[in-house]
Amino acid sequence: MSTGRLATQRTDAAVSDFIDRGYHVFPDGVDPAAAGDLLADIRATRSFDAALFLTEADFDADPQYTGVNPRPGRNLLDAFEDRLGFVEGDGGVVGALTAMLGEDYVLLNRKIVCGVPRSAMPDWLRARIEGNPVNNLGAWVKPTYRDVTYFYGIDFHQDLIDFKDREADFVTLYIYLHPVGRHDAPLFLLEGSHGLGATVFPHDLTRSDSGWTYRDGRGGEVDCRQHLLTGPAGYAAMWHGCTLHGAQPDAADHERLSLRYLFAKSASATAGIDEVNASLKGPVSLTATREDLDETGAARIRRNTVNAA
Ligand SMILES: O=C(O)CCC(=O)C(=O)O
Repeated sequence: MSTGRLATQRTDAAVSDFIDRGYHVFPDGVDPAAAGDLLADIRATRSFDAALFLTEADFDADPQYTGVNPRPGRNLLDAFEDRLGFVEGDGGVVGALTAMLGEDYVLLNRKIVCGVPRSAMPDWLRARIEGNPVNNLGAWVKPTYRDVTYFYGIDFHQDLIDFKDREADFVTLYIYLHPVGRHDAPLFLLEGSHGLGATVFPHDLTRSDSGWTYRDGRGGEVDCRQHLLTGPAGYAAMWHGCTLHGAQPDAADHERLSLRYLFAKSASATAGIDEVNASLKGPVSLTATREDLDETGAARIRRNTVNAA
């Protein structure tokens, strides 16, 4: 078989995996040595420990819940731009993105995500946030370190949550920079959950023998198997904007560092994502995507499903 034909079969596999399951795992991942080199350089920028955080008094003096994620001009991954060819130029990744989004696909966002281990969490902070559905820690992190996104678990959600009024015309690509096992806060994906289309966070999920029963609030219901993304350095997977996924708090005593990319279809292309979206039973966009926050951006709902997974 020619390499070209193999590549085509693999990229077709990405589209059919998205239609069938809502995600695609890259069989060969990306270069683990390059992932390891980048990891070492990221680790050299700071200690991923309690020193990341504001004091409780400093936080309470001026609570800021929004604008606390990486952004242009404050994004550590952009500082490593010339080192990202092992992901952005990887043949398997480029082929799959092209099949999904067309040749002129665009980078919407890229950043480093850190799963903060329990051992690094100040007690006062854990007490304040335990059980919340979205534990993005940006609000509590010192401003200088907000060039990375830090999580202490996040409940099952769709990445469309950040894009009200936008169609799910994008994919999320996730790269592990070191081996990730069951205790390193791996991502949990709910297979086939994308099929009901976009729904408002938090989602209606009930644990079942085989996984989760997911209801869309419009009369639709699907049984989803839970798939854990675990694997070696360079592990790579991507998923649809309506695929439910989440992570539990990091139970290991070291941080989990990953790369998170969003790539979108450009205006002109017709591509695999259109085929995927045409196969969904529900809407591909929402005018409101979440109802868990109050007007300041603080959590007003304190419940969590993924922690029971
Ligand atoms: O990396 C994590 O712990 C969660 C990330 C996630 O779910 C996301 O970025 O959408």
